[in-house]
Amino acid sequence: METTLVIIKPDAVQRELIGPIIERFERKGLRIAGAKFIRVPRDLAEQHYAEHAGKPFYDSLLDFITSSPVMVLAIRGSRETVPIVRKIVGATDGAAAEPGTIRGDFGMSKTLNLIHASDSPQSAQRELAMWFNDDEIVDYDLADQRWIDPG
Ligand code: 3AN
Repeated sequence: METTLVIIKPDAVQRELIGPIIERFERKGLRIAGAKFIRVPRDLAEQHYAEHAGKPFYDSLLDFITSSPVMVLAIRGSRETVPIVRKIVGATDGAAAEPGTIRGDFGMSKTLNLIHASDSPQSAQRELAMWFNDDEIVDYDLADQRWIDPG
């Protein structure tokens, strides 16, 4: 199993796209292993986006992610969850993202780009630890897993 971090950002929450976005992951055969609906504290946003500190869009990125609640998800799949989720999410800029991806279908902005997904297994581990306590990630079997990916 591999688990990744997804954040349904303020623009997607405000546009009432939580359901359609989660549906894409469930339909693929991925499961929700953790979920919380929160307003992001500024210090957690700074920690999450530390690699972008100093970039021209950094302050507006922090303003945006803390502006309205977000839905934070731990998404788990049988294998290669990180790259699979990144493919479902699409390119950073919604204007360039392929149709069929979440950003390609629902958005056209580089900043208001609906969703965050960890970009590597290492980032996923770091980000999951940042957003979830161990006991908030739930391990369970999906009844139809053998029909999704028999391995
Ligand atoms: P991704 O979310 O596709 O992994 P990153 O990690 O390069 O993209 O950037 C993190 C976030 O910073 C993006 N989701 C987006 O909201 C914002 N961002 C990245 N590049 C830009 C940019 N050139 N202008 C404005 N916002 C940006």
